[in-house]
Amino acid sequence: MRYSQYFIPTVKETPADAEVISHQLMLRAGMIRKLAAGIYNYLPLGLRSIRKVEQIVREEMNRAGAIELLMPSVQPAELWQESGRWEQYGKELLRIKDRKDTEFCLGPTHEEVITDLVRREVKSYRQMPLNLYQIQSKFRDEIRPRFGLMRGREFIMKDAYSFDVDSNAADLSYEKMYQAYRRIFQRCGLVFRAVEADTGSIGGTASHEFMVLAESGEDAIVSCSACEYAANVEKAESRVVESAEHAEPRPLEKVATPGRKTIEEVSEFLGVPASTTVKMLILMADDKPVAAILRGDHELNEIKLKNYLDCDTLEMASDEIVMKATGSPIGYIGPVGSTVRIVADLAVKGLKNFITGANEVDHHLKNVNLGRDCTISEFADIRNVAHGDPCPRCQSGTLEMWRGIEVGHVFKLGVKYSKALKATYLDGDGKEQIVFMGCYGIGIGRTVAACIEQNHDDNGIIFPLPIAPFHCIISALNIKEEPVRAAAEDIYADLQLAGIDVLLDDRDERPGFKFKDADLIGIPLRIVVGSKNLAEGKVELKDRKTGAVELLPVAEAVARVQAQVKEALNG
Ligand code: 9G3
Repeated sequence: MRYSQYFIPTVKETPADAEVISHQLMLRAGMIRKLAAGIYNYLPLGLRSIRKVEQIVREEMNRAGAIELLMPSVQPAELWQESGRWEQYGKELLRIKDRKDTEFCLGPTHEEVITDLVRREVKSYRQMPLNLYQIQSKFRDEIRPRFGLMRGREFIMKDAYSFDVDSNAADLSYEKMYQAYRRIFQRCGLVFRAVEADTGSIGGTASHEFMVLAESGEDAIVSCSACEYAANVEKAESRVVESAEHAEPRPLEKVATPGRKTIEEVSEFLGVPASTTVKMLILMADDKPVAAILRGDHELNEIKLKNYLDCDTLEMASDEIVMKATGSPIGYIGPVGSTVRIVADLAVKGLKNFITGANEVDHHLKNVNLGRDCTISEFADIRNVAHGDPCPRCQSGTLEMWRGIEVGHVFKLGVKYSKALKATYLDGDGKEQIVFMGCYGIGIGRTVAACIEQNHDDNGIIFPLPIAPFHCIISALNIKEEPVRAAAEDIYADLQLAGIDVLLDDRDERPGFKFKDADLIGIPLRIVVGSKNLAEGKVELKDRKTGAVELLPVAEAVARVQAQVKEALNG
């Protein structure tokens, strides 16, 4: 491709509304342009990267035995009514009507559509295992789309769906996808972790998220320093260490703590560590008050509590409800004498002589002991793990906290959709059975953005070669000089013949201008054709990642680039 005839509208200044580096650089490098909130044009350079990720995904999905198809973006409401999800989702589901006023939605995902297809076409156990996938635009009307392609409203997803005769077979399909995902993200040059994850609104029995480690990641994950355990903090556990303290229970004591509401204020006022205090939070679970009590230095994990309570809605109670439920304002509430249902975190179980609210304004209780001062009948893991907590799986490791960008998510769906839509098959005995499903997503645009989050410097993007828009850029300096033009054109032609994705920067611009663009758009290999080196029969080869510069005889340049591309693609 010739730069002068291509379309790469790079910009020098950093766009004001771009908060993360990948969004800034994708705009500046002329890879994307916003059409509306969360809706983007993929410009030629951005599209080339998107297509490279798609191709890697396609190759690994096909290698895993999955079969590509393409479903419509527009989906009939009746399928979502049959699955019960038409009512379950709110404004995030973009609903539309056709000319006959029939209701449709723009597909945010395709469980209903694929299950409808399979329930019509798969009737025998002989037709499974079956894994069907597509690469296609989704629409989710996010309240706050931001960070460019990282959280768009319309985005390209590879979504796959597996169909099996039973749970064991479904586990095999899941494992195949899990391994395919590892290969995909390795080939994309990403540093990632597969982490145990909550199944969330989709339901199902288990799931893993593939997280690209980056400080700008919206998700918090933990991984063990010693074993393979890794989980999204939404789901992560830690080994509960019973407090070693075998102190004798001391007499209960009410103390004045005027105006001290938060754990920090109370523990500072009473001169005790937060770990010897117990906080109580009141939440509304399906509009019924529930109290959660945790050690003062721990944080409530609402997803774990919601899963434990198995409720549809869970939110913090208002001040009035707290007052009504406990007779005390927030900041002074506690389990002693409380009539609200209490769920206690496991770490509270072993506490002795702890401090907690007295359910009386400006007062707390000291030396509270479970059993004597209050009875707790429900204990559950309802807290967020913290950096340094002991690993729940091995005896030696501790949990390290990272920020991550979710680029993939695999789910064991079980029979949630096949039951709702009656997708059944006849087994070997002619008996009707329910199909077992799995679903597997990859955010294509988000993968490109995450890759940039992990691979950039002050000069711009540093693309890993497998998903770079081009493998090599030829920066021809003073291209008006015939020897430079001729040499650049020859190398350009030879690289193309060698199957290299090459961009010839043939613009009549100053060298510095060209180098800035080449660094900004992040092409991994750069050949500089300049009259000085050319006079000695040489060109310069620069590696965008390492900065290494080699002076090469012109005749060796193509072979050198070819060798480096081959090495980078074959890992
Ligand atoms: C919706 C809306 C948003 C959604 C969903 C449904 C997320 C929804 C979960 C999934 C699960 C998997 C197949 C590919 C991999 C992910 N956001 N999810 O179901 F109506 Cl508005 O999409 N689907």
